[in-house]
Amino acid sequence: MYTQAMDLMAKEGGPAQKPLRSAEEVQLEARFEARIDDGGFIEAKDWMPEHYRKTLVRQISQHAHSEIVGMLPEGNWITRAPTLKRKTILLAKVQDEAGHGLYLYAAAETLGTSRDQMYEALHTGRAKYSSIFNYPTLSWADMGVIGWLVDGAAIMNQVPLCRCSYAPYARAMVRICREESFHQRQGYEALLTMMNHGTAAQKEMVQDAVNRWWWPSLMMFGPPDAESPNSAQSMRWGIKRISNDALRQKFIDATVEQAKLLGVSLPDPDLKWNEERQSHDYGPIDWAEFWRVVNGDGPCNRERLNARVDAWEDGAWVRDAAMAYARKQQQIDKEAA
Ligand code: BYC
Repeated sequence: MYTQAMDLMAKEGGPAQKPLRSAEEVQLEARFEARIDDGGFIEAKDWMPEHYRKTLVRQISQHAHSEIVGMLPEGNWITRAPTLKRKTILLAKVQDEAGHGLYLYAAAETLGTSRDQMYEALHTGRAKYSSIFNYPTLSWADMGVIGWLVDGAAIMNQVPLCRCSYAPYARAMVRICREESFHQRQGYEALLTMMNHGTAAQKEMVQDAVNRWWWPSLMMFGPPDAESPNSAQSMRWGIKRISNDALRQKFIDATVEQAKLLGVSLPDPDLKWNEERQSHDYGPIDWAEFWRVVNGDGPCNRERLNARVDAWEDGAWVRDAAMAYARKQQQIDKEAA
C-alpha cells in the first residue's frame, strides 16, 4: 500500500529523511487509505495526508481560476452579440462561470486555504489556470466554438470529477456539470444556425474558428499520461478517475461525429477511424506550444492577468466599504447585547 511516508521518502531522497510518525498518525493514514480503496469519500473535517490536501488545493484553485479567467474571452463579446437572444444567453453563461469559480473557491477554502491566498497566487502569476483562455476571441463564431469545443472538453474532463474522492469538490462539480451541459449545447446550436442558415462568409467564419480552437482544446486535457507528473498519485487517490489521454481520446471520438453533422472539417490530416482500436487516430499535438502558454507566453497571458489584477484593484473600495460596514454592525450588536 502506498503511504504518505513513502512519498516523502521519494521526494527527499531516501529513508534517512523519513519523518517519525506517531502510532496515531499511522493508524489515521491506514484508515484514510482504506476508505479510498473502498471508493469512499473524504469530508473536510476528516483526517487526510498533507500531500492529498495540497494536491486538492492545487487542482481546485487552478480550476476556480480557470472559471474566473475564462469569463474574459467571452465577456469581450457581450456588447457585440448579434441579437438580444444571443446576448442574453452569453450573459447568463458568463454569469454561470463566475458562479462556478465561487463554488470552487469555497470548496478549496474547506481545505484551509483562504480565498485571499488563492487570489494572491493568481495575481502574482504563481498560480496556473487553463491554457485555453490565453487565446484571443476574434469573431462571433468563436463564441459558438468555445461553447462546442471548450465547454465540450470541460464536460468530458469534469463529469468524472463528480466522483472525486474529496466530497466538497465532487458536490460542487455536480452542479457545475449541469450548467456546462447547457453551455455546450448553446454553442453548438449557435454554430448550427450559422452553418444551416448563414451566408458563405459566416460559414467561413465558423470554419476559421474551428481551425484556431481545435488544437488548444485538445491541450486542455493536460500533458500525455507518460509526462503528467501528478496523474499517478491523483488517480490512486481517486481525485482523477480517468487519465488525461483517455479523456482526450473520448473527446475526439465524440467530436468527430458532431463536426460531420455541423458540416465543418477538423484541422488534422491524420485524423482517421482505427477499426482495431475502435477509436480515432490523430496527429501530433504541439506540446512545446502548450508549455509556452502554460508558462506565461501565450498570445493573451499578459492581457488576461492584467485584467484580473485591474479588477481586483478597482474593487478595493468595495471590499473596504464592506469591511467597515461589518465592523459597524458588530459594534452595534455588541452594544445591544
Ligand atoms: N492548462 O500532471 P498534470 C472551463 C498543468 S474551466 C494549464 O497532468 P493534473 C471553462 C497542471 O496543473 C476548465 N495548466 O496535472 C471556464 C500541472 O501543473 P502543476 C478548467 C495545465 O492536475 C470558463 C502540470 O501542467 N478545468 O472549462 O494531474 C468558460 C502537469 O499536468 C493544463 C479544470 O481545471 C492546462 N490545460 O491534471 C468555459 C478541471 N493541463 O500544478 C469553460 C480540473 C495541465 O503541477 N483539473 N496543466 O504546477 C483537472 O482535471 C486537472 O488538473 C488537469 C491536469 C487534467 C487539468
